[in-house]
Amino acid sequence: MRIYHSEDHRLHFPQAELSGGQFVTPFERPSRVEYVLNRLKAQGLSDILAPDPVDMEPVRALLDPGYLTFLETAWDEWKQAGMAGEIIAANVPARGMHMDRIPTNIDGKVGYYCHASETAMTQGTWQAALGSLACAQAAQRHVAAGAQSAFALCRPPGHHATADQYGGYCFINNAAVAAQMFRASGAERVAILDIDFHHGNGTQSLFYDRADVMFASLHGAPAETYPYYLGYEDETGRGAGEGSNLNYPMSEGTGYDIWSAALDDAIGKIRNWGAEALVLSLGVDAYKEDPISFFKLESDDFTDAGRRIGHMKLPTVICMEGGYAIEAVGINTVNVLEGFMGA
Ligand code: SP5
Ligand code: ZN
Repeated sequence: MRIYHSEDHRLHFPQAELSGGQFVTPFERPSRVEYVLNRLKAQGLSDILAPDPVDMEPVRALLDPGYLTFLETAWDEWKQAGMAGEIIAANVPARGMHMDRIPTNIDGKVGYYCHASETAMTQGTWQAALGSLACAQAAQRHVAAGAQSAFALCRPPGHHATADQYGGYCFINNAAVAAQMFRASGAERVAILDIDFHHGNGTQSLFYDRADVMFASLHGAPAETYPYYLGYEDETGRGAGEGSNLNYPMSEGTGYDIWSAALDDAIGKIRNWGAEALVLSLGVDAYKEDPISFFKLESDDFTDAGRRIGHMKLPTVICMEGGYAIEAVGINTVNVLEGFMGA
């Protein structure tokens, strides 16, 4: 399996994550990528390439242009305003306030374009997000050109990012852009399967009204965990998109028996729907030792999950999302890839 990796991810390394009322070293840190790379090489997966530069055309088609400009310029505006630290949202347009008037003040703009203040931005965040996106795009082009699959070692991750908001460690929705590119390269129906522990609220919101992209997500129940305000089972899509959004929220303590039954159900529905291409949002934070999650998957379960997904035999782009038990992130991620390839 071809793997795409950009060194630019290192340019995004905030010092601070707001967690439990304290600033801690972010769980989403550069060393996660090193653990994955080391494991890939140890297992003989050495077809690792740097991606071509990003193609902004499909990105502009999917995301809000004002948001993209914000991401590109936020750091300079923040510094020009005399802010001493990293960019952290302190205000959001909450119930009863204007949702559609964008402040000119950078502090106000940050809150407008952010949905979770745990996520800080720094000087290199935009460039790192572009490098991450470039990996997803290169992987999609490789698969569209005839490869069975490719792995985009995306960092920062993407599935929480919407058309116009960052948060949950995500800035640009890599998997969504890859799905959009599959549509442009000829697939009539594209499925996105999201097995990250957290609900892929950004991906869901981008395709909620659309009949041509199905979204299926296995995740911690929103009443119990981040992103809290989306990801319920009764969110099934809207208008033309009705029936093409599938959520499998599961409670604290969920193990592989229940989780894999949900996976099989999602796989069956993606098959019956007639997907011609698949994007896998691959987070490995469903692992039992993950520091911010509450499922109980073992490392071997990831191999089995990869095998089940591989049996779909669809052209597949795999995008890295979360996973924070850093020493196991490499093993669990590569286990999915090996299971997939062995199917
Ligand atoms: C891509 C992805 O997996 N994003 C996850 C974002 C999670 N944001 C909320 C993190 C809450 C961390 N609180 C930790 C408490 C540890 N006891
Ligand atoms: Zn996650």
